[in-house]
Order: sequence, then C-alpha cells, then structure tokens
Amino acid sequence: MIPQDFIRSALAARHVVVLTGAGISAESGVPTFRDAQTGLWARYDPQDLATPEAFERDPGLVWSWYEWRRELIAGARPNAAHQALARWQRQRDGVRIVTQNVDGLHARAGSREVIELHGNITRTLCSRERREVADWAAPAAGAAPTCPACGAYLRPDVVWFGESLPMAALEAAVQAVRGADLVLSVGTSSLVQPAASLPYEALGNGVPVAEINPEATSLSERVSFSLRGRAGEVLPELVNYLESG
Ligand code: BV8
Repeated sequence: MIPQDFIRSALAARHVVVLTGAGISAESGVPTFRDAQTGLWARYDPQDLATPEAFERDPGLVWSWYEWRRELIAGARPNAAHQALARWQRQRDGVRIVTQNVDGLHARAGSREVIELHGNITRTLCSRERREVADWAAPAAGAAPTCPACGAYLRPDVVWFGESLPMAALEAAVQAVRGADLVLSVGTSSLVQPAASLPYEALGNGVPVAEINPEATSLSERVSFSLRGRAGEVLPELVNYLESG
C-alpha cells in the first residue's frame, strides 16, 4: 500500500528524478550484482570481474562473462516496473530516469532520454582507442576479439570499478537531481559511488527522496518515504494512482 502523503508529493512534483539500480531488472530475470551468480559464473564475484585489472589479466574470461550477460539480457524483457516508468514519462513531462544499469531495458520499455551512468553492455569499444566497434572477426573460443583497426582487445562499453564515469552522463544526472522536487531511488543497494551520492544531494537540498526496495539499505533511514516492496508491484500501482490523478 503506497502512503497517501507520497502520492500527494508525486502528484505535486514537477521535476521527478528516478534513480534505478540492478533491482529494477531483477523481475526481468537479470541477476542483480549482489545476487549469487549462476552456473559457471557462480564462483566469481562480479566486482572482481568488472575491473580493468581483471580484463588486463584475462581478457578472454572477462569478455566471456559479458557475452553471457549480453545473451541473458537479449533474452530478457522489460518488466512491469520499466513499463510503469515509461508510462509515467508518456503521461507527463518532467520525469527523468538515471540508471546504474547497463542492460538497456528502460529504453526497450519505451523510456526516453535515459541517463546511463555506467554505460551499456550492448555497445563494444576498442580497449585502446575507446571508439565504438560494430563488427569484428569471431575470436577463438574463450578469447576476446580484437579491434579490426589496431589489433587491441575489444571490451564492453561499460564503466568498470576504478574507472571514471562518462562526464556528460554524470553531469546530466547531477543537474537533474539539483533541479528535482522529488527523487525516487529504485532497486539499488546504494553502495556504488558516485551514483549512491545522488539521493544525498537531493536530501541536502531539502528535496524529498523515496526508496523502493524489498530490503532496507544504508539509505533507508534517511529517506522521506520508504516503500518496502518490489519495483514491479510498487511502480505500476503508483503510476495507476497518478494516472487517475
Ligand atoms: C569512480 C558497470 C572515480 C559494469 C558498474 C567513493 C567512496 C567509496 C568507493 C568509491 C568512491 N569512489 C569510487 C569508489 C570505488 C567504486 C565503488 O563505489 N565501490 C563500491 C563497491 C564501494 N566506484 C567506482 O569505481 C566508480 N568509479 O568513482 O571513478 C574513481 C576512479 C578511481 C578510483 C577512485 C575513484 C565506478 C563504479 C561503476 C562500476 N560499474 N556497472 C557492469 O555492470 O559489469 S556498477 C554495478 O554495480 C552495476 O551497475 C550495478 O548497478 C551496481 C550494483 O549496484 P546496484 O545497482 O545497487 O545493484 P545491487 O545488486 O548492489 O543491489 C540491488 C538492489 O536491488 C538490492 O538492494 C536489492 O534489495 C534490490 N532489489 C532486488 N530485487 C528487487 C529490488 N528492488 C526493487 N525491486 C525488486 N524486485
């Protein structure tokens, strides 16, 4: 049940920023970072694989992990939470989505102008020139492919731990939060920086923050509204209320 005071805030807000993390894609079957990985990846900690050091050490292993995730995501579909946010954006202006996710499911649900803080797994870069590469010769099994232009290994266009975020995306996210009169934090453990600092920027400006998460996080005791539930049930219910005004 969504508290009436939160619905009133959402109805009155003119500039809403929705910050999303891996939890919003959980109901699409995309494992979150904290979920135990399945199958052959069970023995790896994602945080160890999603690093330049891991890629340097074993580009084939890291490339294979991303191929596994790419295929899993290609077979996944946006869930009711992604669809509710896209509906909210269609319903009225002033709803911006800032995501830590690299799965592209917000855009596939029809959301517009999604700010992707950590890149997008469907794009591939030359690891040396950092420009996008659309096609390449298939690598040997277990190896990473190489750039047709310079021969360097190819990598996914995502931000690894220890790498800086794309400045334009981070700047756009900070500006959006600074201009917000309501912020929602959906499906994130609020651990990964600098994304995790965005809700605090809003709270520091006296802007109400709502958290949607089936579990408590380090942000939970600070937020104005704590909606303990799955994004796939809370967001459609919220957008239905907002549609009926
Ligand atoms: C950087 C792309 C400058 C790759 C990812 C300041 C303080 C402390 C540490 C740092 C700091 N600055 C930098 C760091 C280090 C590091 C960091 O934050 N470490 C953490 C672990 C402490 N940050 C960085 O390295 C960043 N770079 O700051 O550059 C710099 C440079 C060098 C040295 C220092 C600084 C780069 C971070 C980006 C890393 N890349 N993704 C890939 O995907 O392979 S982040 C990755 O983690 C994913 O994007 C994912 O989104 C994210 C995990 O966070 P969540 O999204 O929150 O997911 P998680 O699994 O944790 O939680 C899921 C939540 O969903 C849970 O709460 C669960 O309860 C909930 N949930 C489950 N089901 C549902 C649900 N919620 C709703 N509905 C459901 N159904």
